[in-house]
Amino acid sequence: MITLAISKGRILEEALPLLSRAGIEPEEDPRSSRKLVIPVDDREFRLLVIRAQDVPIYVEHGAADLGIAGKDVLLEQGSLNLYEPLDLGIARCRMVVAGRQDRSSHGKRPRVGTKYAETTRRFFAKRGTQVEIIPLSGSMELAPQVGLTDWIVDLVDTGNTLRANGLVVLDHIADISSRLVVNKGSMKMKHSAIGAVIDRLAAAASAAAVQAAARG
Ligand code: PRT
Ligand code: MG
Repeated sequence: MITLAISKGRILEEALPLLSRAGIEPEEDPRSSRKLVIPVDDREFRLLVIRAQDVPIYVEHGAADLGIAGKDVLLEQGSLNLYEPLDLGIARCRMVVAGRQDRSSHGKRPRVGTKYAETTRRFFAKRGTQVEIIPLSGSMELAPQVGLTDWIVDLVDTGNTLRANGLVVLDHIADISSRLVVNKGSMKMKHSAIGAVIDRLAAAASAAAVQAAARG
């Protein structure tokens, strides 16, 4: 039995076609099912549907052999003891520093609102910029509008959310996409089965990339 942990929302949306291409067909639609454990057609595989931030934890502890996690989550959780063999190229976005166009924050220590406190701390420390980090758990775009923070660190895809809230990108931190992560013990104990899944997902991801490039 191989267990794959994945989160609902955009990663699941984009991962399902990739899984299908790799021959992994869930018995129920995980987007609508209330089940948190979803069997896969061949019964030698199952999906766990959990919160995005929990995927690396399940995989690190071996509760799942494999997981699909955003690079943002992996960066934030830092020194995880797992393998990251594959960039699946899905749920792409950028992690950026954003702020109000009409505001500069010279003269004082800027406050930065984010749910990526650790990544933000590392980014500004490397820059030698002194900031005060205000940990938030979502809707970061609100914070500068009500004067809670000067800047935010958040993910941007189309830029529509920033625009709608009067914010602009000030700095680029990282390009983000979803990665396949693998438990180290599973890699050892179930080497051929896990290796086969990685190969199938790698082929599915590159076929999807070729198709996307052809579409332009
Ligand atoms: O729902 P839950 O709290 O469990 O987790 P979540 O809200 O983090 O899950 P979800 O479904 O939003 O997906 C999370 C993962 O998707 C992230 O960890 C990223 O790896 C990936 N991803 C890719 C994104 C985006 N693109 C993205 N644009 N996650 C979030 N966004 C948000 C962003 O935070 C901002 O609010 O979308 C908004 C910006 O989008 P644009 O298109 O307006 O720029
Ligand atoms: Mg969400």
